[in-house]
Amino acid sequence: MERPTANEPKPPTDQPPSQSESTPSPLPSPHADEGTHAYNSFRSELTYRDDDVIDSEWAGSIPAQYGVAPRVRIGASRWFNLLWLIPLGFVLLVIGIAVAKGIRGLPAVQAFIAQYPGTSSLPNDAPLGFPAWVGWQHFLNLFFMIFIIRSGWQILADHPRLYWTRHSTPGLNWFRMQKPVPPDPLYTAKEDSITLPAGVGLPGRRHTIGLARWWHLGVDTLWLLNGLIFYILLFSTGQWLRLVPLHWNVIPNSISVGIQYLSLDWPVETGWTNYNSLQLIAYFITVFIAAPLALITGLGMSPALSTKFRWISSIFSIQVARSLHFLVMCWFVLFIIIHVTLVLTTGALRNLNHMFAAQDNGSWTGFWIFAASMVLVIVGWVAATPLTYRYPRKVQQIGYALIGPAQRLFEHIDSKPGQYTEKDISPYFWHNGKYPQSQEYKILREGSFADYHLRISGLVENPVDLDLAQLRALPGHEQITQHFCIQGWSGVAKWGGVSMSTIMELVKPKPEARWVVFYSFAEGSDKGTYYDAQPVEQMSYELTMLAYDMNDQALSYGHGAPLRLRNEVQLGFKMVKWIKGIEFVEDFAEVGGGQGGYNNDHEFFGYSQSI
Ligand SMILES: Nc1nc2c(c(=O)[nH]1)N[C@H]1C(S)=C(S)[C@@H](COP(=O)(O)O)O[C@H]1N2
Ligand SMILES: [Mo]
Repeated sequence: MERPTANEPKPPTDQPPSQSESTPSPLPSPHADEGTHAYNSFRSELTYRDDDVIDSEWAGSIPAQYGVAPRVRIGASRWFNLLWLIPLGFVLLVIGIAVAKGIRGLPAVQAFIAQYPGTSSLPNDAPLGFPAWVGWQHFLNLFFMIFIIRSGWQILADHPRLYWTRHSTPGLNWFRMQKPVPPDPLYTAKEDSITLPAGVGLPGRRHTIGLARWWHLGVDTLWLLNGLIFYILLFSTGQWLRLVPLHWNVIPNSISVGIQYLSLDWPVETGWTNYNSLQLIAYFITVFIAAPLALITGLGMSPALSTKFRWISSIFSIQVARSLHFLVMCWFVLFIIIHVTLVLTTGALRNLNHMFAAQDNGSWTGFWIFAASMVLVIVGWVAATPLTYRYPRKVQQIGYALIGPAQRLFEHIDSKPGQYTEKDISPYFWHNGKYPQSQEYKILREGSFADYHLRISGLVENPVDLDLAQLRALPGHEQITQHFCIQGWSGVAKWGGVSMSTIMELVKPKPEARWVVFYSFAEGSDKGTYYDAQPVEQMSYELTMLAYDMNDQALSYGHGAPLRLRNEVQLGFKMVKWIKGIEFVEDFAEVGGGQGGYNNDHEFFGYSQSI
């Protein structure tokens, strides 16, 4: 439902009414004599969004766009539609069954199966059966996975392309769920995002990445905690012996099991005591390879960690991490499908008793506990999207409560320059966001920004008003760094401008200044001035700067002319383009919707975005 109040400006509560547009600042500055540039805040131009409803105005009324069926690039420019895998997989399965049935009768194969019947060998002291905690852990794991996978798809849909190099060059993606990038040079990554069918993505609507990330990262922390407890219990109870292949004969044994499954003459189930070799390998990969890899590749997408652990991120770039993260998801989904199929077709009642009732018999107990668990899963699945749209602010708060500590921790990384050189500069750098449309900006641009003034005000000893010539006269700073958009694309560029520490020396922030708010000439997607608040601590980091040049040229219109922010421990949306003013404040709660940035107010992003 549309709320008429959603876009109305919130009255600024912090400013005495006398400080209006035309009141000159009492404090000295290079332009104080002009009298027209007031050091008032831009806060009155900010808007906020209601906390309970996402209406049809979502993300600037972005219309649904479903993209295309997922496809993989073959060679230079041919694309294979992955939907073909369904009939193809079926045909291959039928052929596999025919072949397995054909060879099963051969004396050599019979001898092989007799020698390697498929069971894995366990040491004598291995525990027998499943303790109850395995059942609990298994349930929590599967429950969390649902939200993680669905929100993961949502995040993928926000930049529905995957690459193997750190440059997100159109045409060089190896995977896409979207049409090729159109030739429009100002095409944005936001326009490229796609909708997912309801109930598939979490929350589903196009460009809901802010909310999807709270689900993904928030539930991740629970899933990791559950996994950590699982590891501890596995190794303290000896249960790990049942999940780790201890002998090379697991390989011929698993081939034997494969032949037995495919020939539809299945091995005897011995899951209560020990898994067959194929199960053992599949469980081992899932628990000890895929799960840790999910964590590592997830962290590989963090801007802060990537600028810190540069030797890893030089090979294992965000895009490699993102592609591998996707492949890990594919493993989990494939595993879930095969695992559930086999559990239900190889003595379902007994298998369900093992995992859900910690007992080894053919009673219905396990089945009923399983059924009740599935009710919880279905309720969770169905309710997640509508609840997210009803209580987005709650999702934002709970998500931040869960992942916030890690996000805040990594924010303290003051990265060093020199990670990239000229040859690393990306041939294509995506555009993003909403371009400035105001008359004020248009006139400034037409005049080549000769009349541009950057106002720096708020809790500083010396508020200033700098034009571009004055900015360029300040000591220069250059860096070649990588940009990480929250949507998933990345690009390396060389930025030229003024270090924020130079600016701080000039304006002298007061001790009570804790946050620095950057205001843009452009509106956000949903009306109202685009802005973002950054912790003052990060303003003195070596790689935090105001850029007026990009790749040795004056910053272009699309990339933020005449001035934009670079803060390399953060995601791209925090790097305000088309900056018109900077304000030092004590607490961002007083600014705009109070969440620390335009996207946080309107699209429920977070303010600490080091991961
Ligand atoms: N004023 C303003 N600044 C903005 C945005 C915006 O919409 N408005 N988008 C942000 C986002 S989401 C990203 S990823 C970067 C993109 O910068 P680029 O267009 O130079 O790649 O700008 C950020 N700065
Ligand atoms: Mo972004």
